[in-house]
This record gives sequence, structure tokens and C-alpha cells, in this order.
Amino acid sequence: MSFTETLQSITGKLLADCTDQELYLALLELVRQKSADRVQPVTGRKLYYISAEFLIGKLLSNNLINLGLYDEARSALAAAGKRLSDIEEVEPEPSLGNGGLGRLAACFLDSLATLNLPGDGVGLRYHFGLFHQSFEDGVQNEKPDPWLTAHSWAEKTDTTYPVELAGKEYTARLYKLAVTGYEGRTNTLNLFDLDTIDESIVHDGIAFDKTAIDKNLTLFLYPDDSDEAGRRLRVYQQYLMVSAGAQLILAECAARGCNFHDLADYAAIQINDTHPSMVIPELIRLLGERGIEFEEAVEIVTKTCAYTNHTILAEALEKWPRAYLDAVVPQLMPIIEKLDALARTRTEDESLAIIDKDDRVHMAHMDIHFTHSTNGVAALHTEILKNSELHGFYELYPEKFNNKTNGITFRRWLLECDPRLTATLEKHIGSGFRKDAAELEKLLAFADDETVLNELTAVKKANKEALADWLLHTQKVTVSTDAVFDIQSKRLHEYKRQQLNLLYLIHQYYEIKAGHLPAAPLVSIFGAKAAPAYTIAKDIIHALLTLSKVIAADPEVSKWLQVVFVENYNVTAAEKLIPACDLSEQISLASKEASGTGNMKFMLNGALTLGTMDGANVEISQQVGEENIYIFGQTSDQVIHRYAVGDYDPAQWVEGDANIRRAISFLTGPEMLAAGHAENLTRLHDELIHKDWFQTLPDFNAYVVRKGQALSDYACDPMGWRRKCLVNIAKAGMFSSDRTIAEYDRDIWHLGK
Ligand code: Z15
Repeated sequence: MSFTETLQSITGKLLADCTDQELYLALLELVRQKSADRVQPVTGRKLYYISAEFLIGKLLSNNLINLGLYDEARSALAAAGKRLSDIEEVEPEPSLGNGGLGRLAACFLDSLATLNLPGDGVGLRYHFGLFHQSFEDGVQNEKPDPWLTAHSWAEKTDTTYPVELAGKEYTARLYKLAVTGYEGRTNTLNLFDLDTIDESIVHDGIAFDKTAIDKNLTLFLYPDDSDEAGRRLRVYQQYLMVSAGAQLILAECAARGCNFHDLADYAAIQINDTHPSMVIPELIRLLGERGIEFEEAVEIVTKTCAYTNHTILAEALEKWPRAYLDAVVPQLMPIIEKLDALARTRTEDESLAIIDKDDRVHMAHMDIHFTHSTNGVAALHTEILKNSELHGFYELYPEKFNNKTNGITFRRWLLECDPRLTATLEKHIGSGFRKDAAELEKLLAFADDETVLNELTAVKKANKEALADWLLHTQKVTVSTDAVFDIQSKRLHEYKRQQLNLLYLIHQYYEIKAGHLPAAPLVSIFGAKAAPAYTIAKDIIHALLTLSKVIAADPEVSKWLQVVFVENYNVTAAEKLIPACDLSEQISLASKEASGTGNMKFMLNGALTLGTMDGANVEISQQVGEENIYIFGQTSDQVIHRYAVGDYDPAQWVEGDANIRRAISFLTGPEMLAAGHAENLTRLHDELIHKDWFQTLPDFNAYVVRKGQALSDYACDPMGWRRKCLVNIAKAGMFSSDRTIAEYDRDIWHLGK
């Protein structure tokens, strides 16, 4: 049967007579059938990647590519007068994650299946993922973002497990979502939910009745990224996930012949940040129910589990008041107490205890004591963990610590989002890089080939046109594709320093007014959601939206400068923005961004990085060489030292530097006040001059100089610029999540063995 015939047999009519919705459902069904054919039996050790977030994004095109059906589907549809891109629009995006951590989990599932490794995900089926963001009167507004339509990728199963929360029994139901690998196997993402959730209790945006657990437990994903709201509902969610997950793992292993004493031969469990940490005491509890004594259970769990740390920000390391856990998971408290006592026999250092003197339970401490591996997510991050943040633990367990530099799946972040670049690469270096990312290095042979460089320029131009088109249709803004497209897209957080970019833009506004014109016109694009309760983050959004208006109203400045804040940044938006980027903003305060993964996506799509020596930027810079990246700012050692001394005073920088003073004062000057809200602008202004906790001001001048250099290279040396882009693409291979997963498997998981 031809592809068209197969599809028609599903729809029951000619493709040309189908609506996009009908075609979407038919393709979904086809993917279901084809991916089922690639399910493989499991032998030996199987991975369970437990994570509160899986930011999978839309799946249709991804699955078609991975199953090798994409080209056929596109031509069959085209022959019927239909466009695959229109059908993609029908699919709602499952935003089951906040940012980097959740997206990493999704990339890992893709690579596991691609490398033919047995590895499933375990998480929650949130009814609404991350909130939908809109801007009203220059202010972020949050609404629910439904993705569960009548037909959805996640299939309901008959499998349920009992879970006890605060002394009441609930029933967790398993949903399964097929994870296709590129020319690989099909694995599963297991998502748990309650049948009793009631979407109708949501009112006024994203508010809902917090008391009825049976109705609200999996309604929403918590919208905090790298910071901890410390809400009790979160403990409920976490325990639902780990208890149901642990029961699933034990049941699957038992079905394969495991007698529980040998659990570590059947399962490897990766704990993604501290959100799933309760899986440790929960497994000990469940093993106890199956007749295994505490001491042996601790050993089994330690051999089975491994922990990944994703941040050094204190506010993101979960510490639950004992009273919360007493109330929600009383069945775990005796076990956590015994673990605390056991840990105290290994060290006298009070700061390494699980339960501290204020009766708070340190989840990361439990992870490090009772798993066999603790890894950081970039070389610098792991060094900081070993030398400062977790130094005491490193001294106690040096053999447990290891680094696994993050990666991204090239299927979504190159093949799918940038078909033009993919085709150009294939023309010159063949298609080997699709399976082996290291083959991208073959491109280096063309570094001085003007034809190839011109082709790359044409690809970028076409991608910028496509983005301009999308911005016009979705955001109603017009941008000039002759300008440099400079993009900072990531969660809004002070440590990521969107406020540094803001101060730069104000500085440029003044410079242009004074007749000091930049080397090239700049379109400065932002995409970012702020946690709804994160006041200063929302103030930064407001300031950028207001500045955007002020500049647009000024014909002198707007010839050279434009600020665009894209609404509702999500995976779908990222796939439009990244291929069109010239300059990638990775300007976190050194030491604070554990890795970053957006930095890798931009590089792979031929953007140059303007960044600090932080997270994976350090490794990007090693890969491409310092002449192919724009690095500026304090080093992590300097920053850590400044914090240790504790003498940072932003007021001194404001007094000592006229440019800084001018830029900050502008926030509460007449132009901004006329266009925005005094309350938000004043609060941000005061925060910067009195606190500036993430040391924006010491890096300000270096940032202005380096960005000026980038703009001038772009304008004055187009071939040199494009050569740098080529080197970035060629050197991106090490940031494939296939490499990352191969390292996890080699050092930690040993899957299938
Ligand atoms: C999150 O997205 C990250 C860390 C966290 O602790 C939480 Cl709660 C959310 C991010 C890091 O900020 C980022 O640097 C890293 O690349 C990403 O995790 C994946 O490791």
C-alpha cells in the first residue's frame, strides 16, 4: 500500500477531502501503529528516568522524522493540496516542563530510544502544563494551557496503583506515551494521573481550589524554575509520582524474574534533581513490605539509584519542613529518620545531615548518601559542586562524583527545526551526521569556501524571513531581516540577567540619540516566562515591554534598534526563533547557570554566542576557540570570591560610572513613566541600585564592549562572521544528547547488561 492509501484507509476518504484536524488524527494513528512495531523486549538492566518534568513539545513531526516517514508524509499531503506545516498547527503543545531541566529529560528519552537502549521515563500527566503567557497593558498574564484533547499521544491503560497521601488512599492511573528513536527502538514515557481530577475548579486565570486533592493533584505543573515555592501540594505531587513509579518499577522487574534482592540487576533509576528524591525511602518501604530488611534495602536502593544535580542556587535545593512530610507522607518519616541516623554514623559533619537542627529534611543530602552516583551537568558546574557547594560530600564520597555535560537531540534541534540548514549540510558532508553528530566536523573542510559560506548566509537569511513572517502573524510586529537578530530566550530569572541586556538597550538608546550609531541595526528579541509569584522577574518583563514601546515611538532610534518580546515562549516558539538567530545571549552571572542547553541549540543552528564563562559556555568556547565566540565578564572564581567577601555594593558602581547611572536612571525617567507603570519600574530601579544580587553592574561595561565588537564584526566582515558560524556548527557535535546518554550508560547505568 502506498503512503496515501494507508492514510486514506485510516480516514476513510480521499486526503484532499479531509480537514487538517482529520489528517492530524490519521497521522497520529499511523505513528501509533508504526511505533508499536518498534517496541523491543528488555533484557538486563533497564533505566527509569524519574522526573517531575518532561518538556516534550509537539510530537507529530518529531515522530515522523524518527520513524522515517516525514518525507513521504509531506509529499503525500502535498499531492492532495495539503501542507504538513498547517497540520502541525492543529497539534497542541504538551508543555509538561518549565525549561532546561524538563527539556533535557525529553532530549534524553529521544537519545535513549535512538541508541537502542532500554530506558523509560516516569512522570506526571499534568492536565495543564506550564501556563499560557500573554501581555496585557505591559504586564504578564497567566492562563491555563490545555493540551489534553480527546485524542492525545498519552494512552490510558488499565494499570493502577494505590497511593497513600495524608492517610487517605488514592488511585494512580498509568498513561503511556510512545517515545520513538531515530531509526531506533520505541520506549515509553509513563505518566501518572488520578481519574478524579476536575478541570472545572480552575477560575480567574490559573487559580484553583487548593483543598480538594482528589480534584487538583495533577491539574498543573508548578511554574517555578530553579526556585522553590515550598508549597505542600508539591509534596503531594512528588509522592504520587514516586510511589506509583516505584510500584511500576517493582512490578515490571518482577515480571522479568527479579526477586527484589537483585533489583539492581534489573533496574537503574535516575533521580532528576531533588523532585523525585522520595523514591529512595519509598523503595525501601516497598521492599520492606516484600520481606527485605532495612539494611539490605538501603544497599539495594543505593546500587539502583543515581542522582543528577542541576543547580547550585540555594533556593532550588529542596528542604522540606519535617511537619510537611509528617502530614503528607507519615509512612516515610520513620524511614527518613533511620536514613538520617545511618548517615550520621558515616560523618560527624552536621552540615551533611539529612534532617537538620531546624527539622528540615534536605532532599539532596539524602540523594548523595543513598545513591551510588552524583553528577553535575557541565564541567564547570561539577567542579563547583566538588570544590564548594558539595565539598563536604565530595570529601566523604569522592568516587560518587562525576560530570555529564548536557546535550540536546539533533533530531528536533536541527533536522526538524532547520530543514534548510540540514539540506545544505547534507549536500556537502553527506548524511552521516544524522546518526553520528561528530561527523559535523567534516564541515571544517569548507571553512574558507566562499560558496559554502554564501549558502550558509542564504539559509540564515531565509530563516530570518520565516521568523519575520511568523512574528508578523502571531505578534503583529514587523522586523527588518537586514538587522542582526539577537536573541535571549530562556526562563526569566535574575541570575540569567535579562536585566543586563535591558541596561545595554537603554545605553544604546542614548548612544544613538547622541549620534554614536552602531555598526549594524539590531533587533533584540526576548522570549521568557516569569514564575507568576516572582515579582522582580515580572518587573523586568514590564521594563522590556515598556522600553520596546518607547523605542518604537522614536523614529531616530527605531531605525537602529528594535526590542521584540515574544509572547508565550515555549518549545514551538523556540523552534522558530533559534534557526533565525545571529547572536545568542548566554549572559548569566558566572557560576550560576549549571549548564544551559539553549546555548547549544543556538550554536548548532549557526548563531554566535555572546556569553559569560558559565555552565556549558565554557565547553562551547573550548570547542570553537576564543576567536569564534564573544566572551566577557567576571569569571566564576571572581564571583564566588565576591560573594564570600560579601562587600559587593551596587551603589558604588552607580556613583562611579556615568553610563551605568544614566541607564538605571532611565528606568524611572519621564519617557518610561509615560509609557509604563511607576510601581514596577521603581521597584526594579531600586532593586538594581540597592541589591543587584546577581552582580549586573560589574559586568556592564565589558558586555557593552563585547556586544559592540560582535555587531561590528557582523557588519564589517561578513565572510569572517559566517566562517565563525560554520565553525560553531561544525563543533556542535559534542553537544548531542546521544553523546551525553552514551556517557551516562558507560559510567552509571550499564543498560541491557
Ligand atoms: C531547571 O530548568 C534547571 C535547574 C533546576 O534546578 C531547576 Cl529546578 C530547573 C536547569 C538549569 O538551570 C540549567 O542550567 C540546566 O542546563 C538545566 O537545568 C538542565 O540541566
